[in-house]
Amino acid sequence: TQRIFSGVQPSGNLHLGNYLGAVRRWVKLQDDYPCIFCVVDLHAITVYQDPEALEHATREVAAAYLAAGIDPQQHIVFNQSRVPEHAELAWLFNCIVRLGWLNRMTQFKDKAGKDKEAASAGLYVYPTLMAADILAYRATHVPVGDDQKQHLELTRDIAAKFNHDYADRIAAKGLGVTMQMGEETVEGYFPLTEPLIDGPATRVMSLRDGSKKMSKSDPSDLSRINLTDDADQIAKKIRKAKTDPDALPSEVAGLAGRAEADNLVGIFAALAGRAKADVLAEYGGRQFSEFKPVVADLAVAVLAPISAEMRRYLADPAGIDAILRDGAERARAIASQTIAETKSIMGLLDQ
Ligand code: AQP
Repeated sequence: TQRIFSGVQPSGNLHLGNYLGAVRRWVKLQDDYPCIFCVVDLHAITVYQDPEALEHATREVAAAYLAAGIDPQQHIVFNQSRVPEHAELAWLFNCIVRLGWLNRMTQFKDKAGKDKEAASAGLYVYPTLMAADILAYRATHVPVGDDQKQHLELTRDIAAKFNHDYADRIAAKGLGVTMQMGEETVEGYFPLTEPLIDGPATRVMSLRDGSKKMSKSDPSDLSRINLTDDADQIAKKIRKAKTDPDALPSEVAGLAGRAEADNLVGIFAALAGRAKADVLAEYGGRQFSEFKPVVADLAVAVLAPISAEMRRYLADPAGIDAILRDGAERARAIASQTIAETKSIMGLLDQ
């Protein structure tokens, strides 16, 4: 059986990158798969979060999921810390993952900055918790932005090592499932989860620097469009977005080496549901002074209904909490079975 899992950290305001790279794609996937969408609060605290801001951001991310069109009845929406099995499975996986694997993670290097000694141990083992988030539900597909590709590979490595190290126990207990991996048929307890990374906005870049991804934690608010920004803020940020002095090219190849131009065209294409080539066929030859207002108008048209819905949900925090609590109960029913089976495979006396 196929299942989707994905999440966003409540580490600040959701931005256009989170929306186009992740949440908007989830809305479509929920027609085809059973889905579990998590607000990953335990990931957020790998760097210090002001407690009150974290409470608010957790509800805000949940509100964004609902406002974007996720159905919490048909699917599962919850916050990670309410399901203790995530942290428990992460420990078991910390004993599977190798230090060498963690040492290769580029996100740790980026987020820890120069002073690695001062980073939390949680930030270092973040990818193990992410593997646990996914595998607690034995999810087969994870829609993410391009930045999460390496973490997904690590999740597969952890699943494969577990399946290999405990192959005999898995078979003896009859807990293995057969999986088709391309040409090959493999047997194991945990699936080798596939990332779903597609569309024109798998990596939305900062509006101020085309070499950095748009990020919640960028100190400059001008670098990102938040889902809660109003029309004036969106227009101002796009007007101030860094570009180059040349006109738009008429073909995609002409965007090479023009990161900022590429980014704005990609944002427009994603918002419009069109291919970049199609956008350039229409706007090639125009100056940014003409193109930017068109991008701003479309961003406002797409985002304004979502932010209005978010405000409506946020006006009733108790309502959001009830949805998260209900989702957590249903999530826990699945995750607790995985934990019980994983422990029994590993030889940990439980029941
Ligand atoms: N710039 C982006 N373009 C496309 N997709 C993106 N995602 C994040 N940034 C972009 C996708 O959004 C989902 C949730 O990300 P996250 O909150 O779990 O963590 P992150 O990737 O670390 O996001 P941020 O915004 O950069 O947060 P901070 O600043 O706190 O680290 C993921 O699917 C991610 O790929």
